[in-house]
Amino acid sequence: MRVTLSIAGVAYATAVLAACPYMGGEMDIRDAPADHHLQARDIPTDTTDFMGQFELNDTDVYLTSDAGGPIEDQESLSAGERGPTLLEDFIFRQKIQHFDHERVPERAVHARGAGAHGVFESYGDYSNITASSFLSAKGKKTPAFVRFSTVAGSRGSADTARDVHGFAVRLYTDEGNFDIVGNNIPIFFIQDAIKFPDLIHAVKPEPDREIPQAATAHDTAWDFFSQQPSAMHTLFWAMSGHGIVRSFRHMDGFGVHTFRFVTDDGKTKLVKFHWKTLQGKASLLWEEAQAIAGKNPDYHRQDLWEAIEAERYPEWEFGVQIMEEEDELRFGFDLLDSSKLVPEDLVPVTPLGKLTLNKNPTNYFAETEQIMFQPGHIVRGVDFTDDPLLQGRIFSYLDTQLNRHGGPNFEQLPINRPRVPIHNNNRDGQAQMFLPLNTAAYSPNTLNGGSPKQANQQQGRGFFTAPGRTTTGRLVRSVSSTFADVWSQPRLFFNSLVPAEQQFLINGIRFETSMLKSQIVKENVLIQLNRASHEVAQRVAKALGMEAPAPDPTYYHDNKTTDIGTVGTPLRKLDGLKVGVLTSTSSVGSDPDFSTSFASSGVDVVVVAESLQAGVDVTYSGADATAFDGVIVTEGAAKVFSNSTGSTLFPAGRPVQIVVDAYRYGKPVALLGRTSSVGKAAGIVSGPGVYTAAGNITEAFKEGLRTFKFLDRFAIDQ
Ligand code: HDD
Repeated sequence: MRVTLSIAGVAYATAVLAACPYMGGEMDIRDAPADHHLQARDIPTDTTDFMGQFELNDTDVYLTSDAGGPIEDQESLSAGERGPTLLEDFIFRQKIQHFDHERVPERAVHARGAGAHGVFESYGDYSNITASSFLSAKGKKTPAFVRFSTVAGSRGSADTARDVHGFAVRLYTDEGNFDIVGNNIPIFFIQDAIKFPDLIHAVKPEPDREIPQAATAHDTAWDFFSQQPSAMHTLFWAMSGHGIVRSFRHMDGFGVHTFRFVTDDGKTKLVKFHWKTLQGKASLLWEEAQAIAGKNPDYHRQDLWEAIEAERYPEWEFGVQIMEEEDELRFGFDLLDSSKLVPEDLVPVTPLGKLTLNKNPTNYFAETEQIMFQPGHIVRGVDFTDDPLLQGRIFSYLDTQLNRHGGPNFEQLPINRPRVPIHNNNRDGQAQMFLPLNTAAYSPNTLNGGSPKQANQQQGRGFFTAPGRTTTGRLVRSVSSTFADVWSQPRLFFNSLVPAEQQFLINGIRFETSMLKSQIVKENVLIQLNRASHEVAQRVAKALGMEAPAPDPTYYHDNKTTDIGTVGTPLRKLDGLKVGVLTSTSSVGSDPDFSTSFASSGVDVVVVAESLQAGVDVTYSGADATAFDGVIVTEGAAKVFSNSTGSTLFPAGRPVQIVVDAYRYGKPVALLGRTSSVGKAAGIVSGPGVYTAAGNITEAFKEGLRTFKFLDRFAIDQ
């Protein structure tokens, strides 16, 4: 059988796999079309079209060795029933050897993550600002894969560790892969990539005892932060709700650096990339995040998986802040400095398209673990800037992929493979998948008709560096004086938060610094905090039993900016939020049908009772306030609550504890019928987000879920 596929890259891969009878078919890579631009517009937007061809179907087949012969592998071959295993046992050796080599090095940072496939759709033709083909027409679709992550923890760490979150997007454009390897925080700790190993060595577990895992609450981290004050700004964001998000779906993404958009005729604009969540931003409380880390370390990964399985596809709007080349120093800071954001009230975000995640990976390792992003993956119409953090990243990611994969052919793995054919003179290397036909693997050549031909700005829609870019300068090893003010923006961030989130931020710093053993580090931290804000320094110092230094007002100001916090703005969608309905096994059938009334808003109802039976989703022994975004106590639950300490079916006091915690975590709580005594026992004070009305509370409760956190429940320093 001969298979002709429309995309040469696909054809190459299939040629290799077609050798396996279970994949079906044979093919010749000469089926690949000669000119990939003929194919470029036919790129599949349904990611399953592409990845599906690599799926291995094991249904109703015999087990084989890796070499293809049918085998049995339950017992090893031995000399006599009780005798030694034979060296000859190739089945044993292959099975064990493959297992021994199953792991690849985990990512040096961002090791813990979850990903999904999706599609990007352009809102229009933006050829007036970029020559990028994925933004060249209204409705144009481009397949995507996104991997979210935490930074410091290892692969098995908990999702809700306080951290910056990775937000890495790959667009499989019809002119090659474009990766925006960003975070959920628009700025970064350091300004020059050469300091990255220092930053990471400081935040990773301390090297003698390998403690603590996935946490910056230790001496080396804060020693570095206080010696490298460019870290203050990112640190402030991480100590607020941005460090402990409700889910990956509820956070924004940022490209962080200033990039360039370049048009076909070489005109450039400076741009910052944004992914704005269309679910709305939401964060956890630190106590909640800590509890979840123990109860459900897969909290974020599970949320993303379940939302996509339930077809509640998460969406982000892609937009850019657009600035002129001459604006580099216009805003009082340097656009090449990645520790600075461009306030959105100065330069609003122009929306350009929408990203929707609509398919879970088929295999975590093959897709989420093996995807290898690179800031160096840029496409025609985009260009770098001289941001020294970006410049260093362009090297580091390529290098780390070589280490993780063991050779240069990692781009040929299905998840990394561009969805357009590749044609170049790169050859050989470990795990080469292609059978190149061109024997003149050099340029220029005549023997292959000069092909592959050079593509550039004028021909072949090639990548080109912005023609107007120039550089001159003395060779120096120093930080630019335009990067010097690292305190004004952390202050801007603090000023812009609502008082409750300011308090959460202070609480975060208090928690982390209270873990420090070194008095000198604590003093240095207060000195840096005090440069940004005397108030913050004082409030932190109070918890440390120390004195803040005298005000250091050089960078003090009262400016604020917009859309910067994670609380105080209602959610845009309730998709995938969970409401716990507390009841008892004897009254499950007579409770109101909340599932139906919440379903229209995409909210899942989880019915909790003493034991599992029809209509019960989880037992009190398995339930916890952290699993729910709101809690409803039904009338039928009254008997469970009154018997709270008397049952052996759940830990003593658990039902009340669920209500107590839901309330103190700021969630909506409803007490129906005669359950006011439950409220009393739980210390609930009637007020916003507490629903006791006799009638149907569903609509009001949905509003409560939209509010997400009722901030009046949290005490603020006086
Ligand atoms: Fe990085 C991974 C984001 C600075 C070196 N980084 C990595 C990932 C994200 C970021 C999201 C995970 C990608 C994935 O899911 O596979 N990194 C950032 C951002 C930065 C940043 C937003 C600042 C703006 N990174 C940065 C610097 C360096 C690195 C300055 C080195 C000089 N980052 C790496 C790395 C990683 C990585 C070691 C580990 C695994 C990988 O690349 O693929 O090369």
